Amino acid sequence: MNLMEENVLVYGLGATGIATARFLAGEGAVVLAVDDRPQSELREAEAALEQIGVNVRGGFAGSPLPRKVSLVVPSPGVPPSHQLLREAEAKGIDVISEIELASRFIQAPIIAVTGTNGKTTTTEFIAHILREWGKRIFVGGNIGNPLVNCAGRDGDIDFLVVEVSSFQLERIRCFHPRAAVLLNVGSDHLDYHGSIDAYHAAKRRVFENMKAGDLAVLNADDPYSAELERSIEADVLYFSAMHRLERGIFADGERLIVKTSAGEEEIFSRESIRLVGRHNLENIIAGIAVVRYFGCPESPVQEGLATFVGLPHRMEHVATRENVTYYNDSKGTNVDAVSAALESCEQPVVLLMGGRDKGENFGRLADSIRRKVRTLVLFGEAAPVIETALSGLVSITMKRTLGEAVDEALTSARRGDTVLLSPGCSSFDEFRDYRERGEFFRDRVLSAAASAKTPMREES
Ligand code: UMA
Repeated sequence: MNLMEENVLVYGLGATGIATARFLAGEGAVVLAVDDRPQSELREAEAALEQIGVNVRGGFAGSPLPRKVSLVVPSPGVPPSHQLLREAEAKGIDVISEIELASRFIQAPIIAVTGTNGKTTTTEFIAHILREWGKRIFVGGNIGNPLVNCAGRDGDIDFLVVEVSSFQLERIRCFHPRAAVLLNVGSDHLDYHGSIDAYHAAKRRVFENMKAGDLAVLNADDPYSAELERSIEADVLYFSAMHRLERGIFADGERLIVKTSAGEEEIFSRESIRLVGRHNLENIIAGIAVVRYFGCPESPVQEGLATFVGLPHRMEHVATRENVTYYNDSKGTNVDAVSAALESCEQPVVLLMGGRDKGENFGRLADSIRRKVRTLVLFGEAAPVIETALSGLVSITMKRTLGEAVDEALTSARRGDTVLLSPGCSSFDEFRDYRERGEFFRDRVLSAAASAKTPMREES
């Protein structure tokens, strides 16, 4: 792809837009970088881009497509329904996502990880094992480091491990991973995609350019994934954390097993995995499937399993006090994530849910809530919606903010309970992002510990 003198519009000036505009300018394109936010909020973009000749323009909402533009690269957060993207497509102008653009300038094999939940943990786990193996890797995508940062610079890279979101997959064309994992497909981002079908369609696009000899890793226990095999050209490998498979990689009691036409082989013991919950077992098994496919020997995997402790804000153990355990699952921003978090809890749960509603069907949690939850503490904008969906199942307390909700949980938890922040909503009504929300939760719990008579045991 030759971008010299090409007129390109970059829409959205967050992490993706700034990195994309920088790359395009470096390739000789004439770049106009725009955002719906007012100019006064685009200082960071101006500082990064104007000195390299990129024109940065704010307050762009409602503006027509500038003449001469021949390519549009929207940021993942710009929804497909956006008026300008529609206008560009109607005029036959190319609209491609940043991962599509980047992948056209990348030769090293891409390992893509997608799914409704578990993407980040699986991406980090695969990266962790590859590092143990001594490979030079780039880790990026939705995890926070745009793929375009590696475009044209992958000469000394062995693998790119890329978390890909449905937003990024919306506008791919040739994006071609050598291995791709689809962990699970639930419901999320309905406000963005418009329907669950459109969300699912975006997710399965990760496989659309893959060929025989590439590897597609699918979850045998996910009803949606099981349907996909027929439409995938790549070699399919199923995994299961729950039962034995005819062929694939699975947990059988305490053993992890690979079964092929040549026979069955025990690869690891489940004891070697340090993360809790079935969903994490799935993430780990899927990750092992990928690294084995690339020929990774046993010892780096064994070493990696022993040293991988998971990530902050995903079922992160914060503290234990008077036999009450506190978990921060602030990354649990949809119903499926809350459900997975609850299923990994053995003790009665005081569950904190709330934030900004993304159009989720909270009623789908009824069964897990009935079985696992003692008290539901709701907070933020979404509290009334969640209350309507789940009333009558367990005791519910409504609070305005997360701070008030944490204080309520601290006083209402009984010995042996688990206090779990798994909000099922985005954080934007009260926080900058899920990290800030998780840190707030952690600090509040730990400061309660500091003032309590019995000290909490903090996670080491
Ligand atoms: N903007 C507009 N008009 C719009 C929408 C957005 O102008 O209609 C502008 C905003 O004003 C803002 C910019 O676009 O200036 C933000 O773009 P963005 O939302 O795409 O955010 P980035 O900073 O580029 O971050 C994106 C991903 N964000 C989203 O998909 C919402 C990050 O994933 C990702 O880490 C980053 O690219 C690097 O690849 C975050 C995320 O929340 C973690 N992802 C979702 C999720 O995991 O559920 C998909």
